[in-house]
Amino acid sequence: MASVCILDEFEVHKNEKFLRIAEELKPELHTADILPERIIKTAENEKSELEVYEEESPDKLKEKHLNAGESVILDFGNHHVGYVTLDLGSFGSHQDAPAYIYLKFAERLDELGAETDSYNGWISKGWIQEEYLHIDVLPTKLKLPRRYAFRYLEIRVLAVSLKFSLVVNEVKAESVSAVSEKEVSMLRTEDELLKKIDAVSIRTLKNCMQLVFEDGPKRDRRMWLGDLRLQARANYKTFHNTDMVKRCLYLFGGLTFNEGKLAACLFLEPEIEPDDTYLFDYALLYGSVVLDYYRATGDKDTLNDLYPIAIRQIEIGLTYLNEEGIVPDHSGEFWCFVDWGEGLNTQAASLAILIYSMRYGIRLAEYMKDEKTIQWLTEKMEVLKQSAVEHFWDEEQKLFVSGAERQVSWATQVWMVLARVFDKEKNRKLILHTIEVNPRIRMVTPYMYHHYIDALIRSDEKERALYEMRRYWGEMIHDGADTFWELYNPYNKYESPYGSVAVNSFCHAWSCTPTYFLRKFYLV
Ligand code: RAM
Repeated sequence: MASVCILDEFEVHKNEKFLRIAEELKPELHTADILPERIIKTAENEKSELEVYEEESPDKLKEKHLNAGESVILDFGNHHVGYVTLDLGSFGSHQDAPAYIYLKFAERLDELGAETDSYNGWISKGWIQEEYLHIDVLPTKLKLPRRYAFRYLEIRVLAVSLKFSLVVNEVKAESVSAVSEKEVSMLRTEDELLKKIDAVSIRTLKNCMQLVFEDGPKRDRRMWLGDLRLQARANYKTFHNTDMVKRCLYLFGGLTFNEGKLAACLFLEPEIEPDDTYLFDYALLYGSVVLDYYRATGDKDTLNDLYPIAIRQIEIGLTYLNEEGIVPDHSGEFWCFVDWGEGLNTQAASLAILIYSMRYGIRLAEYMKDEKTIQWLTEKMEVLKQSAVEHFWDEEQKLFVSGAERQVSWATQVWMVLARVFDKEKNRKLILHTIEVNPRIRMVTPYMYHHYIDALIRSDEKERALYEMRRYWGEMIHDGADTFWELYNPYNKYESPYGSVAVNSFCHAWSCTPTYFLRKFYLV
């Protein structure tokens, strides 16, 4: 279980001008009517996974008279985000009792079989997309108030009476997104797997692009800074909705707290509000989102507005350094995210991320022609690179270690490569050596895999990067992904940071970046 770090004091500073700019950029959502493509029946296979063993046309739906204990499963053909209306009726004598039904929405097939009653993890059970409803009067058109993220819907009758059965005349969904897939050109390749990986990435991104870049439309349905950074990158190469990135950058910048910190995430409703959670790495990475945005748009006004906030995050980050010039070990807390890997020590990666963000800060300062900042950041960055080597490099193992127990993890090596603590050739050797050693503390999120792929590409290992993308995201497709998942550990497919995969998100923004890599570095 993760320990959640709640700040004792939390004073929000609103920048009304920034919030106004963000409000003016609020998108209109595109909608589309979606109908089920088939009715399915499922059964467990020898690996205890659900499989479709029978299917019928959705036209057969209204012919079914459902009694207590009976159910239908509708397959909408792909992952959607939207609102659902059920057109329900009855068959038999007059409805002499409420119809009591259970609905379960699932992003992927296996979720339909997940045991939800016993879920007792550390994040809310409320995220599980299931409803228990009493329907007093039939026929009725029931528009469900929640927005769902789903491909499958199971409708189960818990109770009717001996005198009537439930009839589901029609189930309709209205999908919503700030963008439409029609806006994106096809990937120029004949390679079927790459085409599929690209399409699934785009679908993932699209379904997370709502009034802001959400992290996941099932959960947490809010905007996390670290997720935003990767979504924005994929978005430049696909939908190119730069207004959405600008809006999100201004929202974060317009809602800082205490000494000018950026929140790790923003809640959107009832009003936009920052979470009282600070993530060291996410706050520092804001500068890279600003730089990417400026490079994609040349929008100098936005750069002028947001530059001070990005630099402020670095200044705050530097206040955490101890007398040895390293970031103290906060690994037991939810303070520097890095990855969800069980037992991961994040101390060395925190320093690497600080160095990485300083390099982005220098690039921003160059665009701003801010000589003073260029100078102090460059000097300080060199000092930190040295302390990274002094404290965390293990010459014998030829790997970086982290924490008092000198843990060797994939994440630490990847972030040290991205921080460019060594020159390119030594970085290349480091990443290849990491692959060879295959440290036991592995990467488990597509977020961390993104950084691994980035590190390979920056080390001139493009072919290896492509191979790894095929292996990781390709394997997820092989395991049935219509949209990419929040967490995927090929070594443990049922891994969850929350206590059960029932609350994992299966359309998660930070996993959408293969389309960015493919379109930026390979098939341009
Ligand atoms: C989870 C969400 C989100 C991520 C944070 C750190 O709660 O999956 O996407 O950014 O963790």
